[in-house]
Amino acid sequence: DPEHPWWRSAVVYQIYPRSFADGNGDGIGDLAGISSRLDYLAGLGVDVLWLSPVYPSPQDDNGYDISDYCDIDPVFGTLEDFDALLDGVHARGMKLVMDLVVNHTSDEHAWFQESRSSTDNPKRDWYWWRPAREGMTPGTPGAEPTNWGSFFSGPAWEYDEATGEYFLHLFSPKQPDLNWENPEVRHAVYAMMRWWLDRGVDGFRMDVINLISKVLPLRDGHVHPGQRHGDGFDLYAGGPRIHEFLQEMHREVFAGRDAELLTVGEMPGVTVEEARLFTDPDRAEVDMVFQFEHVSLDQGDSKWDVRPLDLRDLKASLGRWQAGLHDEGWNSLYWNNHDQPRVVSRFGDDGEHRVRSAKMLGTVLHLHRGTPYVYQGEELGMANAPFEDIDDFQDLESVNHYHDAVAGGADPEAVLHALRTMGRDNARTPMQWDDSPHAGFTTGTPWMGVNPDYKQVNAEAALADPDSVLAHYRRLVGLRHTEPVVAHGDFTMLLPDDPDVYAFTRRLDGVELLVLGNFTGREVVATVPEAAEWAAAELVLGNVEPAEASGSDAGITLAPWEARVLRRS
Ligand code: ISL
Ligand code: CA
Repeated sequence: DPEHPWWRSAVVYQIYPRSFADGNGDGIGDLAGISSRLDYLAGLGVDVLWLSPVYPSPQDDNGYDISDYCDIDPVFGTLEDFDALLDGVHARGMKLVMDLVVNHTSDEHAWFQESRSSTDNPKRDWYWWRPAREGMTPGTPGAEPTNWGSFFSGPAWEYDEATGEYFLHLFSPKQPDLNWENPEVRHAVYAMMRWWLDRGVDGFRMDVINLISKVLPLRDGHVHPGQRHGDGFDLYAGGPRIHEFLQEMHREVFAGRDAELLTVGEMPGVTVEEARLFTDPDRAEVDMVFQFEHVSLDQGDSKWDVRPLDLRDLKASLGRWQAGLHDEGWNSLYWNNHDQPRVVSRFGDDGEHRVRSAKMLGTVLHLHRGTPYVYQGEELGMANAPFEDIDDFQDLESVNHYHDAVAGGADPEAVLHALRTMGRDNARTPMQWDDSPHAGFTTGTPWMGVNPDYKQVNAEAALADPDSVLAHYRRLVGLRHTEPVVAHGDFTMLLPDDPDVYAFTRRLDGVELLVLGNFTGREVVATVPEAAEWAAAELVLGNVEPAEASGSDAGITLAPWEARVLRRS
C-alpha cells in the first residue's frame, strides 16, 4: 500500500557494532557477537536493525572512515559472517540496514591513494584538491584554499606535500571529501550500493548525506566573533545539487525495488521545509531524514556550549516537525544515537528516577507520528559514563576539542564538563548484558570501559523484571504494531506554554489517545482540556502504579517523571 509504506509502523534499532557484543574475546564487538544476540532483538520486537559501519577502516572515526566499501573489517569478521548475520536477521522477520558513508572515504581508500598520487591521475578529480590561497606559501597557516573549520577542530583542508595542493576534509584529515560533481564518483557509489542490495541488505542510513553538494566555486565562510575558522556550513549543507543527486541515486539504485527498502538521510542543519522536499514520496529521494533541531536545544553556539533544556522549546520544535511533515513526507524519531549523550542523563534523571524517567522519555518519543529509532542500551535506560579526565575519552571529536580549547586558553575543568555532558563517548560504552565482568560484553579487555552501573543496569536483569525499562520499550514497540492510531493517526500538541508537561493527542477513525509526560521530579498538574473525562479513560500504558482518582476538571495530577497514555473511542 503506497499510502502506508511498511516503515510507517516499524521501529528501528541501531547497533554500534564496536560496542554491542564481542564474539571472539578481543575486546571489540563484532558480527558474530551481533548474531549471538538476535533473539534478544527479536524479543524486543523491533523490525529493522541499522548497523553503524562495519567496512574495512583504519578506525580513525570508528568506521566512519571507510577504506573499502565492499568488504568487512577483519575486526568485525568476514563477508561470510555478514551473510550469516543477514540470514539470521531475515529468519527472524527483521530487516538489516547498512550505514552508507559517501560524503567522504578514508584517506587509505584506494580511490584516494590514486587521487593523491599525482595531479594528472585519472582519479585526481574524485576529491576536492585546491592550490594554496593566492599569494600565500603552501602549507603555512592561513594559506588554506578556504577558511572553513572542520567538524573535528582545525581547518577543513590538509596540505599534501607530494603534489603541493590541499584536499578538503569536513571531518578528520583521514576523511577526505568525495567530489560528487564528478559523475564517475556518483556512479561508483551507486554500483557499490547495488552490490549490497543484491547481497540482500534492506536499505541504507546515509551519513551526512546533505553535505555532498558544495556551492561552487568554493569560497570563504563568515568568521563569527571569537572564532578562528570561517563558517562554511551554508556553503556545503543542502547545496545546489543535493536534490538532483538524491533523485539520481534513487533512479540508479532504488527504482523498482524501493517498496521493501528503508532509506534515511542523516542531515545536520536540515530544516522542516527542506525535509518535506527530501521525504515527499512523489520526489523519490529518501524515505525520511534525521534532523538535529531537537538535539541542539540544550546547546548554544556549539555543542560544547551546554545549556539547560527548556521543555517549551522541545515541544515547539518537535511540534513544528510533526505539523510540517504531516501531509507530505515522514518523520524519523530519535533521542539517541552513537553521536549523542544518553537521553536519560540528558533530559531525564539518571539517579533516583532513572527507570521511571527513561520510560517517560521512551513513551513520549514513541507515541509521536514517525518512525522511532532505539539506540542500543536505550531500552535498558543506560546512562552517561562517569568519565573523569581527558584520558578517559576516546572519541577524536572530544580529544581534539579538548586540546584545541585548552591551547586557546579555556579552563580545562570547564571543557571536561562539556565533554562529560555532550561527548559522543557516552553512547559508546559497551552494551550491558549481565552482571558478570565487563557486563558480559567481552571475555577479554573491552576497548572502552564498561559503565560501572552495569551490576544494576543490564539486559539479563531487565529481562527478568516485568517493570524494567526494557519491558516498557517492548510494550511501546508492540503498540505501534497493534494500534493503527500510533502509526497513522493525526498529531495535536497541547499545552505549548507549560514548562513541565509534554502533552499531545493522536487521533484516527474515532480512536483518540492522550499522551502525557512529566519532565520534572515534582508532582505536577497537566491542565489539559476535558481532564476529568480523560482521567477516567482507559490507561493504555503508564510508568507508575495506576494512580487513584487523580483527575478533575482542573487537570490530571502526574507523579514525578510520570508518563500516561490514555485511550478513548
Ligand atoms: O556529533 C556531531 C559532532 O558534533 C555531529 O556533528 C556529527 O559529526 C554529524 O552528525 C555527522 O555525523 C556522522 O558523520 C560523522 C561521524 O563522525 C558520525 O559518527 C556520523 O554519525 C562523519 O562521518
Ligand atoms: Ca571481537
